[in-house]
Amino acid sequence: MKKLAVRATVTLLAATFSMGSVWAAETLQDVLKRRQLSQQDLLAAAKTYTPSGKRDEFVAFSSGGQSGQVIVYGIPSMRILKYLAVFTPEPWQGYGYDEESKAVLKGGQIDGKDITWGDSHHPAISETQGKYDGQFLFINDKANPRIAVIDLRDFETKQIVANPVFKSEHGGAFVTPDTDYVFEAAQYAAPLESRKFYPLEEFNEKYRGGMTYWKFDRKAGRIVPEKSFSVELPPYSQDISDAGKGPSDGWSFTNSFCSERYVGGIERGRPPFEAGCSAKDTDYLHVVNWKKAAELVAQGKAKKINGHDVLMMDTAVKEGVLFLIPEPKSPHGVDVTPDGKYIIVSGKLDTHVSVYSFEKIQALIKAGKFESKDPYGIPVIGMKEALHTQVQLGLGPLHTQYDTKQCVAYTSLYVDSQVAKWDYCAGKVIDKLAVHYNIGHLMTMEGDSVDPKGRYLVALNKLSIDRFNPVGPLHPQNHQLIDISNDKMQLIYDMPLPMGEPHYAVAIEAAKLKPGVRYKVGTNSRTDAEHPGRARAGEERIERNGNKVTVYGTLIRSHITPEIIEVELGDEVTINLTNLERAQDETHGFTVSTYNLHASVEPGKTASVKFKADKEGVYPYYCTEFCSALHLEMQGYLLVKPKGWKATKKEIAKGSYTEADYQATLKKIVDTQAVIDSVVGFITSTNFKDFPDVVAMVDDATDQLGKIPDFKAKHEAAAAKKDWEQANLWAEQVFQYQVKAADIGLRAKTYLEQNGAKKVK
Ligand code: CUK
Ligand code: CUA
Repeated sequence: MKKLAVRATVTLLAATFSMGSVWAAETLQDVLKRRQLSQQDLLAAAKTYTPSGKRDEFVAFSSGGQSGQVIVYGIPSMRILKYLAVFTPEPWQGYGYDEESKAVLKGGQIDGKDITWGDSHHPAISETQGKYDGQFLFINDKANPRIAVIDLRDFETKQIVANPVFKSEHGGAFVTPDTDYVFEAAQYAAPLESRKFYPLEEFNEKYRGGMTYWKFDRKAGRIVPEKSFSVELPPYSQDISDAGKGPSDGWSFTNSFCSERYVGGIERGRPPFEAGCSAKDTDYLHVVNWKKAAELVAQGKAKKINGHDVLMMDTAVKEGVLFLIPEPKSPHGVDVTPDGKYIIVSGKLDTHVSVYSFEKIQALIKAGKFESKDPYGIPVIGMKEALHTQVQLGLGPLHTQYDTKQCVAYTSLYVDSQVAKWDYCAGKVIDKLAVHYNIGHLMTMEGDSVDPKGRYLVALNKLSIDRFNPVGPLHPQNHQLIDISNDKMQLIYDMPLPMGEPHYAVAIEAAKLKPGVRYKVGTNSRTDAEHPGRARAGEERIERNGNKVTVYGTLIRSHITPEIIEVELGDEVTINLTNLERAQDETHGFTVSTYNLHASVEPGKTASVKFKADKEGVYPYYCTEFCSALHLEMQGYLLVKPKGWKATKKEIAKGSYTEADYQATLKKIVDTQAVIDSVVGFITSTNFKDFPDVVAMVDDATDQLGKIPDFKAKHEAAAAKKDWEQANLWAEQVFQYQVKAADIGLRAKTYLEQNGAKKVK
């Protein structure tokens, strides 16, 4: 028997040894062979691979397209970090399921109706003197003309504003160099008055496009609708826009397509939109002096439409703030160069990019040299006179981004599925790279600011076709990472983007982002104000006022206060919950079964859910984040009693506890205390005070331990009365506080060990 066992052990050891040697023997060369990787692949991997625990150099904010959200990912690893809930309810963040975020979504109502999705296209990071400052992010909704404001201190959507005069919108969101204004251009022309019908036969007279300049109050972190205005424009299908910078600061530039003002209607026997909208050889670049327009509006020269200031075209023309320049055929992207001297326009149906000179444009305006007027009396500047150069790049140029290197630009070629690298000063092509497949926008690091960072380019490709494992007819989009730090562009990574069609993305140096990890206790994160429903430890209560029941509750590992909420059928219930934790990442979630509610309550936040208790019954509520070892026990009951219900049974069933149980629990408490003492000993022997995260954890642990004396008194009192159930359970609660304190303490200890804390005694 013994021999057998020994032999078995030896065999096992031998097997382990030989298996170990097989693994150890797989060298880099073996892996390259097994996975059929080339040296080129290896190089690409080395450029993108981000070792475990290491972070990215840049953070990208990608439009989430039809998902109405924003996707945040790191560059060069291309790891997705977060989805930001913006226009669409998103349960994880409680967005659209708690009262605070519902208020944000309500700001995006149009004509009094909820809109629960968005077609988001263009994110924009706030700028200071034309440089990304990492404070705010803006994004538009094309389908339902709206702009959202996201605060990058907590990556939460704070505000959605609906455009008061447009029915659709595409050329947004773009910011002016100091983020005084966030602007958007209409897309499909429609009457500006809301809910007003005019037949298509009156298209030229009654349908309009426009530009809206939303005033941004940086201190408040909000758009101020009352101080915002629009400029009325012809029904030319305004498209992408950009703000001037440097010498062109104060001006904005907006493309258009279908300046033919063509109205289709194939069912009426008319050739379709696409034919009539691309018939002419040129469309119009709109050039607007927005600074002067703002002054005119301040002088009362605007007209109120739907309660909103609109600078009408005739005023804009008379005052010299609006000009047009012909641009080649159905253009799409317009991108001002980092130095603000040139405006680069790409025509979808033209193989050239056109480089306009701001200096020339200004000289022509000053000299009053216009080649004609459009049907609305807007002066038209001659295209030839305004151009610096035109460069033939290839088929379907769309969007342009810039490099750190002077005069270097990258333009996407949709039809050719290529990125063209070219020189806009000298007007020549430098390099081309095939991408997979049809590329829309592209993005270089901080590539639309005055200070592009170069390094990487992301191609936002629309048809991924065969690049990834098949997942049904609806394919992900393909974001391809390209190394642009050398003369030749090198494709280094494919990332499937599995949510909506991301039209545009922006990327910022990671070091510029400094988001917080907790709120001041009792904060409504959506307004940044103190939440009226906040409660600190010991202030928890349930208040009733007629049929309105308001709960002021708290959350802390692993306990929801209160644990029982009793209401009557038909009551209107508001549950406010404050997360009392200070430790980083100690989020608690909250839901009540079958009432379609959810809140994500990060440390310090107060969130609330509101509902009518319109179903009699018993509804468990619980914490939805695995927040501690006793997370599952973080629970409670909502009791919805029929009206006039009377209790017959007076007590909850007792367990059978003995004195021995109580003694065993006391022993457990003594043992746990020894663990806590050793952890405390370790922490206090280091320079832990230099680590704010650890200080927060120590505060939390101290809170938990601070509760013990009260409960100790309770179990001792019950033991004196030989009530062993009460004695045992109050002692268990003491143990629970110890466990949580120990849990936090151990996490703090690990943190200190991993972050190079020093021994101080
Ligand atoms: S758009 Cu989609 S590829 Cu909305 Cu900027 Cu050009
Ligand atoms: Cu709190 Cu789970």
